[in-house]
Amino acid sequence: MIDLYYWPTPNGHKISIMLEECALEYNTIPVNISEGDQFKPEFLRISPNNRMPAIIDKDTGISVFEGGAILIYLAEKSGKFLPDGDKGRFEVLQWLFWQAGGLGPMAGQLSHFVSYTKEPVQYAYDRYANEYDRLLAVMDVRLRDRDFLAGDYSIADMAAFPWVLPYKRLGNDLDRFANLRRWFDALKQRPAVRRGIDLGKDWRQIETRSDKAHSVMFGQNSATVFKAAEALEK
Ligand SMILES: N[C@@H](CCC(=O)N[C@@H](CS)C(=O)NCC(=O)O)C(=O)O
Repeated sequence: MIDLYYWPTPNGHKISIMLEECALEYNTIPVNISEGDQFKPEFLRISPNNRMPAIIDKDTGISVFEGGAILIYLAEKSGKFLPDGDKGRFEVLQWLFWQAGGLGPMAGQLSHFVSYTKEPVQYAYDRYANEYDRLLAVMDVRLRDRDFLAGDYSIADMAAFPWVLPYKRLGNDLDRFANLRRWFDALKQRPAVRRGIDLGKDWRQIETRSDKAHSVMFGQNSATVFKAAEALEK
């Protein structure tokens, strides 16, 4: 049994999709990031970066944070969605790291300047909108002659999909990327992907745009980390 520490955001969806695809048994523990659950000592003990998702595998006692590491862990546990042989394995891993180091952070910052900034910042918006647009084109070109990012459907696709999903809110248009659109539509039709992105969807009604939520999520600096670490020692 896997304990999934989760909130319904793109980074959370990567893992809910994988758990559904593998049909692994899991128990969902909400981490309301606008209320500050990410600073609770029991969560920080498994996720020292105060970010969800994280998991505890009750079968092995192993806990893992960072979406990419969790996906590799679950792929190895289930023997699915990450090939064994070096060639196929590294093909998947490079696209997984591409998502974790590029598509995720750029789309995440774009999302901030689209939906959360208190005042529009044109330079920041343009910077991240252009990067998001560029990264979608990288996927589109990659998908010209294949169905998935790396070999068969894999954890690389599951990691990228949730960050393509909000393209409209992020001001982009998938009709400009025919290959990416085909990939996106195919993934969106998978029942496990649907269940994954639906997990906890009702929690999105919870107020996340209040001043308090804004300060919890975007008022963090080194003092926040040291304060949380102190509470952890008590
Ligand atoms: N690189 C991390 C990113 C995780 C992340 O940024 N999670 C956000 C939600 S999407 C979070 O927990 N935010 C809490 C906060 O900002 O304090 C991963 O892929 O797991």
